[in-house]
Amino acid sequence: MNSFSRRDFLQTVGAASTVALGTSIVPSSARAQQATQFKLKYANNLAIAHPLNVRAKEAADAIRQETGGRVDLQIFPNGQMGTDTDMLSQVRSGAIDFLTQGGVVLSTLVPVSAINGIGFAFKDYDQVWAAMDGELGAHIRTAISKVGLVAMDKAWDNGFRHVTSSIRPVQSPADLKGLKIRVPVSPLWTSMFKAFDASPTSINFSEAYSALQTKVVDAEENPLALIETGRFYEVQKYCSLTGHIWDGFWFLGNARSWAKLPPDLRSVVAKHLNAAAMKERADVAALSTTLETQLKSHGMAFNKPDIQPFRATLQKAGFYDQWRKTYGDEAWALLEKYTQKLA
Ligand code: X2X
Repeated sequence: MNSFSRRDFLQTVGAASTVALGTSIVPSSARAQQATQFKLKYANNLAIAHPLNVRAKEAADAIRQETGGRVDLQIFPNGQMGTDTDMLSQVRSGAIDFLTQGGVVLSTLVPVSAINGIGFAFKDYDQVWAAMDGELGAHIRTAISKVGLVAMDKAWDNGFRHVTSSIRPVQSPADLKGLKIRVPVSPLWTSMFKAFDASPTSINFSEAYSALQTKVVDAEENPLALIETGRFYEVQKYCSLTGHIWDGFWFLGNARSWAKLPPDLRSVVAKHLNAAAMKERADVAALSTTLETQLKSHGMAFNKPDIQPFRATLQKAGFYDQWRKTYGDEAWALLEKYTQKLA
């Protein structure tokens, strides 16, 4: 919060309480305040309309109700608390108690957390959730627990990522050559687009829209739900259904804040957050089939490339071999347990 002005702070608090409160099951604010014992600040980088925020708000309401107002999970959506990189520092220091973040940016701190983002690894959601709810996810959560964070058991969905561009559709690997593309701050993402001879630039999500608008970059890549709720269709013409990476969001807690909660409250919080994650997964999966029509009505042009040549290009560039060495054989074997053989 240090870099925030007082005005920003008041706006943040005001906006957050709109999200956190305001439904019929919330007790009167005076009563809620009296009863609240644990105010937990939860931040994320997504628009209020994204299913993650919709379901997180439901979870906050359910938690408040089941704990008789003792636990108040306050939501700070839309990057109000700062960039992805800032929020990651805040959840480690305890300035915020919870953060949802993908393996993508989290990997700057916990390298193996990006392993699910290996290009063209997962074929479909069945493979994704088998891995993330299975041994691969458990391996990643153990690594997360070593840096002062706790990850809830159920990862939330971000989605399969697709390339959008203002200058040309991506139909074959050659179309990525020289493409100025925004990627999240993550060594794995940068390395993959470099293997395609693209020109990737790491930009935090909160700055991605303006980077596209001002043509600092011509392309970006995100799941359809983000292309819609982030209004990227206003500054991007083409959407190529590459599905090149799957990434989700870990619901991360500061380990000290988590330990301060009595065990009975901890289990209520975890129960509702994990249940909300399951609903959010279904929302995002449904959106990934309906949003194409909606984005077309905003003027986007879609194409669906054959992904085999993309995978072959990465193989030839040594991309899979390089990352297998980086992650190590144990983690790599856990990934390949759920996908086809990659390297
Ligand atoms: O930054 C992105 O592109 C986003 C919103 O998808 C992530 O959080 C990785």
